[in-house]
Amino acid sequence: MTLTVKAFIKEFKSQFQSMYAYSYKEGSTEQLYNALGLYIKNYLSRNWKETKEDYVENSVKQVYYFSMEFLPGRQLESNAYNLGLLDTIKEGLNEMGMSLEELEEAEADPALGNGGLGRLASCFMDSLASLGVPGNGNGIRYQYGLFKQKFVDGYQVELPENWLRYRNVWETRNDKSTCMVKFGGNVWLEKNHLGYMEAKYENTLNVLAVPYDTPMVGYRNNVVNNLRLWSAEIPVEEEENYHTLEATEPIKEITQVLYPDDSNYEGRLLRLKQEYFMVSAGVQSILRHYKKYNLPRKNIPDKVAIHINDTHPALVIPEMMRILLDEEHLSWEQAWEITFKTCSYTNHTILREALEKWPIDMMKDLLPRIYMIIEEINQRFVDTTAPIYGDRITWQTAILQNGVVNMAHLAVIGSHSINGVAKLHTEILMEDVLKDFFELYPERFNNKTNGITQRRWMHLANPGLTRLLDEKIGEEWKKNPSELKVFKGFEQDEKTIKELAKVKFENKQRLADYIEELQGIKVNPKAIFDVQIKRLHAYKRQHLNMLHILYRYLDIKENPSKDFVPRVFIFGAKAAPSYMYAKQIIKVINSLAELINNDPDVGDKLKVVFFENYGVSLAEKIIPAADISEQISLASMEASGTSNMKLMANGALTLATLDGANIEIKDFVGEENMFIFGLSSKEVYELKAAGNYNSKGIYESNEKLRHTLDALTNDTIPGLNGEGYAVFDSLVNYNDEYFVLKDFESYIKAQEKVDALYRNTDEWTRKSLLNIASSAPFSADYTIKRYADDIWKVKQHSEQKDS
Ligand code: 26W
Repeated sequence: MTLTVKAFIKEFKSQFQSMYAYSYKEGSTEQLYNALGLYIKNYLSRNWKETKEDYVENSVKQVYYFSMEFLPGRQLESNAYNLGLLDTIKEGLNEMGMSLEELEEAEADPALGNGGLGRLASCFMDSLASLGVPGNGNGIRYQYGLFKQKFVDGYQVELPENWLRYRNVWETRNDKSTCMVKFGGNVWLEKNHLGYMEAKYENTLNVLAVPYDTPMVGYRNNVVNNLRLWSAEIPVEEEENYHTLEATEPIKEITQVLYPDDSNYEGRLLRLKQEYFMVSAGVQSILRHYKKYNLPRKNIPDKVAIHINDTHPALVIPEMMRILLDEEHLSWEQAWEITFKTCSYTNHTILREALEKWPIDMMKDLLPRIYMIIEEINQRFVDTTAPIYGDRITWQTAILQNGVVNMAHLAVIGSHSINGVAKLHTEILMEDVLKDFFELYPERFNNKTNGITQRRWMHLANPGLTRLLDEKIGEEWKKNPSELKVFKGFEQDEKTIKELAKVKFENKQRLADYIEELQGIKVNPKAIFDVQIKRLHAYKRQHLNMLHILYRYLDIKENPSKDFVPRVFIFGAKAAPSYMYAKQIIKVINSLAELINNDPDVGDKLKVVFFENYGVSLAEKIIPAADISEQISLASMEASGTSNMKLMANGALTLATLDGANIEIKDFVGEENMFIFGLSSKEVYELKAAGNYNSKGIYESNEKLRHTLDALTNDTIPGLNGEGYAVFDSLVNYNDEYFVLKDFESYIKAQEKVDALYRNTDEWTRKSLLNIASSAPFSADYTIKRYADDIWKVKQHSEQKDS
């Protein structure tokens, strides 16, 4: 089925007319976007339906990826592209006097996640569909996404992100598949007339879970999977109990807003409600769907795999037990066997403050039946573990400890597979964070290094590079990323090097124009574009980057005749609203930027751009233009990182500590094609163990560093109100938790190497080429293949059909 431009124009016009009852020529950008979006959705609806039917007719095993967060990005272009319609649509729109880029700006970028974890979930959705793996997402349809970030006088201000203000053309409300989720009240077990134990409830809060389904379109394979996001509503039959606005609040609030905390756990009741709401609705709908397969319940693990994305959805385990025990009347042993074989868990962080531990009393009050089940899981675990491993290990691994429910322990005990997201991260899980469990269940542990979808992050975000690759190595790499390595063969080809440099330059020019339009800052596209884009967190060390900028600024002021390689530092980062220190770092960077960008002595030598409201759409603009990828977390702290992969694939050279997936980057591209600095993870562990780190000593003994740090507190930077002191204090007087000062010197040295290399354009571009050519292993398609083979035991649908 190929769509001609002519047919598209005709159908689009009639689509528009049927929606708005006037000609498209009168339409606003929003209306035109809506019409085009719905047109595409109609176009794919047949594949969507057939994919669903196919899965049931062939009784295929399906994966359900449970995640509190998804960050899909805009979907218009990516759907059109995966369907193979992009060129036709572009041409048709042009003929009608419009452009796709313009309409696309009317699409909301759904910020239903905080950062890495949510974006990974969406890359996985894209890869699942593109590989034809039967896989669905399960999450929450937050009415408000992650706050919109604004800077006022350099301070972060948070505004509501009302992404549903205009309509969301991609979703379909599915009233046929609603579920009821129960909270609170009293529960007891009672024998029913058939002699089964049954759970009886009274005074519960009943919440209707309404699913909104969004198509997840595979790349040119006719597969359309499903992302199901749940919204909380008042049950129709209980409407009469809710006559005041206040009365409806406890229900409406459940799916109202995403928690803006990333890597920080707070025991908020509403968050626990959200988690259980999503989990219960999801598991109910899966088990209901399973009935269509007409198979015995013991076969559930042969047809269903549930993945727990960090501990946030770990209540899947007791919820599944609840349904199998109370509603399906299986024995504990039968129910446990099914649950355990069905569930698998990924850990995404080793930060202690991020690990979820719910107060037992809160859990008991909000989810009485679930708590009873957790208690029994815990008791059985303790009873079997203690005789073999003794009291110490048993106590350290128990689910219930010191008045809290340890969610990581629940997830590990109830899952057949536990994985980290990069080689080093998985090692740290096995040797440190989950060490005792590794002793108990070594066979459950495995690594799955993260990946990214090259469709969004290369094909669509970087058309210049994509054209060049197509021309040099053919188009096969688009279906089969490992073909990218063929590009290595052009390493010594002068013509290709020049063409690649040109592509990068044009991308930088485009970003420079955008920066000027947005912020009024004129940046030189010939400068090094040095990019750090990720959540703001002390362990990611944006302040180390800031110190280097400050150091460089002072150097420029003091040595006006020195020959500097021009540099533009680019930041994108949101701070959690309650994370004071992160907000202070933002303010310092913004004030420093203000000083530098307006200092006539500096000129082109140095510019600092801090984008407001960093998110998927901005990332798509920044990444193709990056020369340097800053991945400077304290070694051992960053589980994987994924911006590192996106930047590498777009030809940026990585400036990094040996942390997270930076290690795999080094393995693939080679140390000589990146800039490595700082303590290794082993050294960090040793330094912590020695307990003798003394940041003040470093401050006092390193002149360069002292000079730089002093500039935070001696009025060098105007506009600060104590934020410079706050950063100074934490680094010098409070012993620098993330060893910023310790790594400062080697960071500066690495930065000098960056400058030196950049003076040799061809050599730089050659390394950039090698980075692009070595980025194939980070395709999420490969990551998903490994999840599918090793953990979920699902096949690509075509394979399942044949077998
Ligand atoms: C409960 C509060 C909370 C919220 C989110 C705790 C922890 C999280 C996430 C696990 C934080 C997160 O996004 N982790 C990131 O996951 C990425 C995908 O695996 C990794 O690439 C990042 O290194 C990791 O920080």
